[in-house]
Amino acid sequence: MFDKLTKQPVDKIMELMQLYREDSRDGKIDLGVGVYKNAEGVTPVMRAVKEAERQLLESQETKAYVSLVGDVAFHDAMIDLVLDGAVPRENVAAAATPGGTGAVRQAFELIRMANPDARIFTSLPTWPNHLSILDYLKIERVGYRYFDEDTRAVDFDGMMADLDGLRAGDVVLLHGCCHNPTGANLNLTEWQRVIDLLNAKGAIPMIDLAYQGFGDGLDDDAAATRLVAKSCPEVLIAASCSKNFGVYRERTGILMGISADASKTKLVQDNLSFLNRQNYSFPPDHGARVVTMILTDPTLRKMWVDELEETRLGMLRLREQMAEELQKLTGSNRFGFIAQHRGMFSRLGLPSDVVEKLRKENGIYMVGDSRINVAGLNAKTVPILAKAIADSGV
Ligand code: PLP
Ligand code: TYF
Repeated sequence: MFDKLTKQPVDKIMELMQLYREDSRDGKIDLGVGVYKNAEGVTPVMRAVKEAERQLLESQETKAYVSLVGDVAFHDAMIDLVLDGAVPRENVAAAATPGGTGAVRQAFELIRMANPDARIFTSLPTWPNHLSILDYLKIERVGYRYFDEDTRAVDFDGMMADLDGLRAGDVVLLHGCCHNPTGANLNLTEWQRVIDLLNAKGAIPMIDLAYQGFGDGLDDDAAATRLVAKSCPEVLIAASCSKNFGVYRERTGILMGISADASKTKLVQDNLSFLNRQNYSFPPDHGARVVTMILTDPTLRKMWVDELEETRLGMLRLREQMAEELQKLTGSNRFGFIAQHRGMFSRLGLPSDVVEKLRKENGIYMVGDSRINVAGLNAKTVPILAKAIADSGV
C-alpha cells in the first residue's frame, strides 16, 4: 500500500526554517516563519497565559470530554472579542477547532457540503495553506488581484474588477487584518465597497482572522470583520488564537457561522458539530480554556491586553525604523510602504535572486516571495537588513 504513495509538495516556510536551523553562521537572521519573537529572539509564553495556566493547574478537576464543538464559554468569549456585539449572539453558530487552520479547513468543508458548486475566491497572493487545503478538498478556486507589486499596496481596482466575476453562492476569502503574506490591507471605505459588491452578487464572505491585535489594536483590527458581520446575510469567520495569545502549539481557534436569520443558527451549529465529529471528535481544550479564563477575568485580561499592545507597538517601531533606515541609505522613499503595512509581515518586492543572495551571503532568511516577519528583527538587526537590501541594488 505505502509504495503507492507519491511525494507531496513541501511547505516552503517549513523548508526555510530547516535551512535556517542548519546554518551555523553567527549573526544569521530569521525572518521566515510567522512566529512572534521579542527583541531577544524568544517566543515567550505570555504573562497572562502563564498565570491562567497556573490557576488552571490548581483548579481543574477533570479532563473529561467537553462537547463536540468545545466549551460554550469559549465561544461566548471569542464571539465577544471578535464581534463585540456587531450581531446578536443568537445569530452566531460556533465551534472550537484545532487552531485557525482547523477553522479554515472546517469552513471549506462546510461550504462544500452546503454548495458543491461554490467557488472560493482567494487573494493573489494568500497564505499558501489556503490554496493547498482547497486543492486537497478539490474545491474550485479563483484568484483575485490584491497586491500591487509596484506600489506594494492593495491593487483595489484590480481586486474589484476580478470580484466582478463572482456568481451567486461563490465565497470570497478575505484576511480580516494584517494580510499574510503582504502586510497590505484595505481601508474601511474599501471594505464597504467589497461588501456592497458581494451583496449585489449574492456571494458570501469568509474572513480569516489570525492576527487580531497585531496591526492597529484589538478593536481596529476587528473593525472590518464587524462591518462584514453586520452587513452580509451569511458570513464565515475563522479566527486563530495562536498569535495574539501566543499559544501556537496548543492549537486554539474557532469557526463562526453567522446568519442574518437567527432561525438558521441551530442548523449551522448542528453541521459544525457534525464536521468536528467526522474530523477529530472533540477539539483541543487546554488553549481554549486558557483563552476563556483570560478574556473573562478582568485582571488576566488587562495583563494580556497590555502585553499584546507592547508586542504590537514593538513591531510598529521596527517597521518605522526599517523604513527610516532605508530612506537614509537609498535617498528615496520607495520603502516607505514598510511603515504603512500592518501585522507581522511585509512583502518587500525583492526579486528571488536577491532573496537568495541575502540568504547565502548575508545569512538573512526571508520567504522566497520576499516576505519578512517583522518580529524577527530587532533594533540591532534592522540596520543590517536595510544595508543588505540597499547594497543589493534593488
Ligand atoms: N490564517 C492565516 C492567514 C495565518 O497566517 C495563520 C497562521 O499561522 C493561520 C490562519 C492559522 O494559524 P494556526 O492554525 O496556527 O492558528
Ligand atoms: O505564514 C506563516 O508563517 C504562519 C505560520 O504550514 C505557518 O502562518 C506557516 C506555515 C504553515 C503553518 C503555519
